[in-house]
Amino acid sequence: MLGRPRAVALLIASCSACASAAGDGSAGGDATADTSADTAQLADIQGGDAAGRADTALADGSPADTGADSASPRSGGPDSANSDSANSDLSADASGPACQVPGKGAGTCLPTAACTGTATPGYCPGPKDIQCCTPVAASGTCDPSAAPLPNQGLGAEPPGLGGCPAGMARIDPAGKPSYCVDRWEAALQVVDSGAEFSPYHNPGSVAVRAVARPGQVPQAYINGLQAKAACAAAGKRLCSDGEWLRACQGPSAWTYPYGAQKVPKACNDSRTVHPAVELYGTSDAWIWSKLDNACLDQLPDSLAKTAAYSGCFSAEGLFDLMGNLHEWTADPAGTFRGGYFVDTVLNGPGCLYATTAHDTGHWDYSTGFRCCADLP
Ligand SMILES: [Ca+2]
Repeated sequence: MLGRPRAVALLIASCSACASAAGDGSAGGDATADTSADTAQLADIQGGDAAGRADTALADGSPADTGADSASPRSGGPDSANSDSANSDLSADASGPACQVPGKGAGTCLPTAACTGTATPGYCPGPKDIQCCTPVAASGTCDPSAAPLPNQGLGAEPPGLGGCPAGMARIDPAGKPSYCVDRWEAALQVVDSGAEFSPYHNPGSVAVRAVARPGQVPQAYINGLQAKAACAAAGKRLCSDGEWLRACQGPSAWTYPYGAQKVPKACNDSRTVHPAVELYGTSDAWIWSKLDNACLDQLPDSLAKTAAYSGCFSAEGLFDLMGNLHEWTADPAGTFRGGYFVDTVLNGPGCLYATTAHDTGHWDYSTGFRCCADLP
């Protein structure tokens, strides 16, 4: 896996979002439908209430509970129509024949669509779709059901620039009203408690607010509606497409936030191996329906902390507009801009990169956001 397999590149191109071959606008309803499970599990991990019903699920680790835990963070997003029920069934009983894959450990023979880990052909009886399903965690240190809190202790947002609210910079477009934009891709805090939210999980129906700080792991796995609500909870709003573009291109209308010409590696925009290929250890088609795995953004050299790429800033002091995470705009039809840590080319160069293939209910490991606000 020294280079991106050709099949992967084709899938990326065809899906437009550079994220999911299987994903499309239909994912929105599924993600919404799944929020109760997500909310319970995540709220519990992060100290929320979730009516208290998730507490025992994480505490005792019984087979049924394990099923709920491992299924919920994966569901929703790109392909939940197919994976929600399948994952739950798998995790609840895991009743297929046992199997063993060299280098991947012990597993269970299951239909590939039901496997929440890595499916490997050739180790199970029956149809070729029945493959040996081994846990992803067996080959690494990341637990997809865990909810790390890397932003704990970061504190408050820095003061705003040019009279803007905290965390924001002022943009003065020619001939148009001035406005403010978050200087960094947003992370989330729980509204009720002020606690940091795990940036690797969809927030479900947890009430969260956006915060913009340097050195934070920005929130991925978020859909456009949730991003809009998180901005509103912070007294802000999503940027219009025009506002986002102007912020990225700067007063000189550059193609890249830092200039007219591309500077390789200035932004987090060109990971060689697709994280799904690396995490699952294959480029088989089934991996493209499993892009909600929390471990995708915890691989080395994947999602970066805000402003970690110190050369990836605009003339007005905004970081990571290009690359790192896609950023939702206010377009009600669903648009995210700027590309992400694998690609800032296929849907347009740099600031001009725009993905319109997904509606506002879509989310996966590549979707993030930042907020705008009127100048006070
Ligand atoms: Ca970005």
